[in-house]
Amino acid sequence: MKLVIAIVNNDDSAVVASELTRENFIVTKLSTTGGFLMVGNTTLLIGSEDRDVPRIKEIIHGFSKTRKCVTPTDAALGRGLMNNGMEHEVTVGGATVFVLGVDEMEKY
Ligand code: 2BA
Repeated sequence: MKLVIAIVNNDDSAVVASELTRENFIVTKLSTTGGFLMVGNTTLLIGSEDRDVPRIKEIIHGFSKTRKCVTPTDAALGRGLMNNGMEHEVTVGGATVFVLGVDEMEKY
């Protein structure tokens, strides 16, 4: 068994989660924040059989778009971070995916 952890853009998270659910994968959505841009993103947890991981990755890849963001954000500057005029653009996403082995999963 595997645990797929996918960090996706907030704007893509609803469609990614609903496409996964439509194919009967079980998804938990967490509201998270990227440490670099300090803006919200969404982390999806999907527990699955090993054989389903390629399809899960395909769905995540298919519905996650890349975006350009200027860093640091106003939100980060609002927290007192200084960029000394070194503003530059970064490409975010589509998705960052980790696949972990699971020793046990139980439901009570
Ligand atoms: P953030 O940490 O806010 O990063 C947003 C984007 O900023 C990254 O996009 C990358 O293009 C750039 N970036 C991040 N750290 C950087 C650094 N130290 N120097 C220069 N540029 C940097 P993505 O790579 O697509 O990552 C999107 C979000 O996925 C990240 O948001 C973070 O929440 C998560 N993530 C990505 N890689 C991760 C990792 N290895 N471990 C944990 N979370 C990760």
